[in-house]
Amino acid sequence: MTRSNDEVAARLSEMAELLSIGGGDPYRVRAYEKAARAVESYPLEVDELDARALDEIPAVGSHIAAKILQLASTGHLDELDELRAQVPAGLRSLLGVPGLGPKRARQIYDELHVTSLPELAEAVRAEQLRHLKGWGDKSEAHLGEVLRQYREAAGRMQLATALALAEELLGELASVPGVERATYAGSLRRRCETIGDIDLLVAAVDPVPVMDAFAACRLVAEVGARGSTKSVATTTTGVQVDLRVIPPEVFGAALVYFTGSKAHGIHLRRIAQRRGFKLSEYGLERVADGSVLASATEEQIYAALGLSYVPPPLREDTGEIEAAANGELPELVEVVDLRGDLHTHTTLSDGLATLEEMVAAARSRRYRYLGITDHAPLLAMQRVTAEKVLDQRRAVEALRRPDLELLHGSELNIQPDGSLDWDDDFLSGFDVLVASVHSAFQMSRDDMTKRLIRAVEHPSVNILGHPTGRSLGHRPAIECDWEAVFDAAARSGTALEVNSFPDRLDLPGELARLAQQHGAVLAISSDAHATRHLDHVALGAATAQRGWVRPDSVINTWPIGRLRRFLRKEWHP
Ligand code: DGT
Ligand code: CA
Ligand code: CA
Ligand code: ZN
Repeated sequence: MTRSNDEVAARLSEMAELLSIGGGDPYRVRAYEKAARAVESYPLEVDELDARALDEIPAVGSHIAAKILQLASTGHLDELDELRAQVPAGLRSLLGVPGLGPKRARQIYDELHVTSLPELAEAVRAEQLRHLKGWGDKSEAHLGEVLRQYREAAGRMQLATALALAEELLGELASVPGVERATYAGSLRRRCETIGDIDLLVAAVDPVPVMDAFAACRLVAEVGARGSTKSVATTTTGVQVDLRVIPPEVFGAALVYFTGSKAHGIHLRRIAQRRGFKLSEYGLERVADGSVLASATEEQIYAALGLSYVPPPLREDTGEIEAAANGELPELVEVVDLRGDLHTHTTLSDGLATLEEMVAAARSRRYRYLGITDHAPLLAMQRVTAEKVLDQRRAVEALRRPDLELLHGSELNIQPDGSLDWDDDFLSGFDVLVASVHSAFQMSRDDMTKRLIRAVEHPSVNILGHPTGRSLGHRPAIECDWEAVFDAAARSGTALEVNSFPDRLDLPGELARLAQQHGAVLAISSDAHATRHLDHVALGAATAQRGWVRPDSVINTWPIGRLRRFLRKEWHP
């Protein structure tokens, strides 16, 4: 997975953000925002394009094309560097709060000298905001509520963001002379859905050149603390990165220790103690004589403790150590097991790529099947009609080839009473139907449960899309009796989606685990709105792994024949 488009898009969004907080021309701000979105989803790598080719990207004019060229050739953007210098870090931290636009962030910063989220929460608590121009006690209370919801996610980034940063940094460190291994540990290696800070581990005899190279990384803004084997840095995007340089002969022990989780580590050390051993980040020793039993690899350490190797996404002390002791760890689904994608969008609704482009992208991933599931009419802003959908079905027919099966579908909208778009007869004409909640997220738990069960039991519905409706850092999961929904899904042959979009990861791991325990099956889907989004299934697969999901529980690992029988409901548990 190459990442230059994401990087360029991130710089363009940052330009928009900084221009807007500086009171810049709103037209320019919007131009940068639109260009960032277009670049993020553009199918070609923008850093390989010349000025003329860049001009072809929708929403990228010659002015922004010139900026992209500068970024691609030098890795810097002069204007961005100037803006960064002008806007204080404290002010930028306020911009992340949902609903607090640049103007109001500036106002709070200037008038109350609030420079961080804790200070903002304190200002709300001390009722200071209500006295500012344009504020009142209602808007202050609302901000307090938003902050409470945001606090859990505040200071944490999405998995995809951390992964991209870590891989870029590791790319630079891996080429430093003397480096034997360079990898990430912590919550990122466990594939948690949000990440507090990034932990990097490098195996090398001499830490000095590694830490020098780290300080010089393009993404590192400053090194806050540097010891003999550990550096703590902040990236240009304000993310904390801990780097530890480890002697190669104890790398495995350090990897176990710093991958965590804390609870997993505590449980391992208890097992070590019981056997008369001591486990630390330097190795596993026999207490009696200090002899080292294992230290170089993780496999050796788990084996010396009488455990099979525990994959990092399982290391949360939720039963994996007992399973490893009994040789009962599950086989986990992997992204390479996926034979197709069952939730994708095209330009018929809100996708950015045409049907032909999506099909070509699926083919180049060597998928065996692809479900096209554009939005249905009740999501009114998309202006989808039955005629357009039937036209699309004919276009899909025309693109059918033996190497890639095309499944014509739709993503339906589950209404508050559980009913769906279109009548049953029309619905029965699709190959695959995803049904999702896109509105009315706040209902009583009982009503929500009834609503989802009714959708899941519809004879033409195959997949419950992004079941909890959460948006990480923005919207909480809906309230629902999940066990009842999973039972209904298992009974009626409807799969639960693990939506792979970076801000969704929905079902979350622990609910995917519960679904599988209830005999339900899952679909790991990209929900792609552009060809590049097809790659997101790596995040969905990681989320499923955290839920102990086996390949056979995932319908898009199945061969097409078995999948088609499932989609036609000719399937018995
Ligand atoms: P995060 O950064 O909040 O997303 O979560 P982690 O798990 O990456 O936590 P972090 O960065 O504080 O520490 C990385 C790993 O290092 C953690 O998973 C286990 C280990 N570790 C850190 N502090 C402690 C500690 O006080 N006790 C133990 N047993 N392990 C620790
Ligand atoms: Ca961490
Ligand atoms: Ca850390
Ligand atoms: Zn949706």
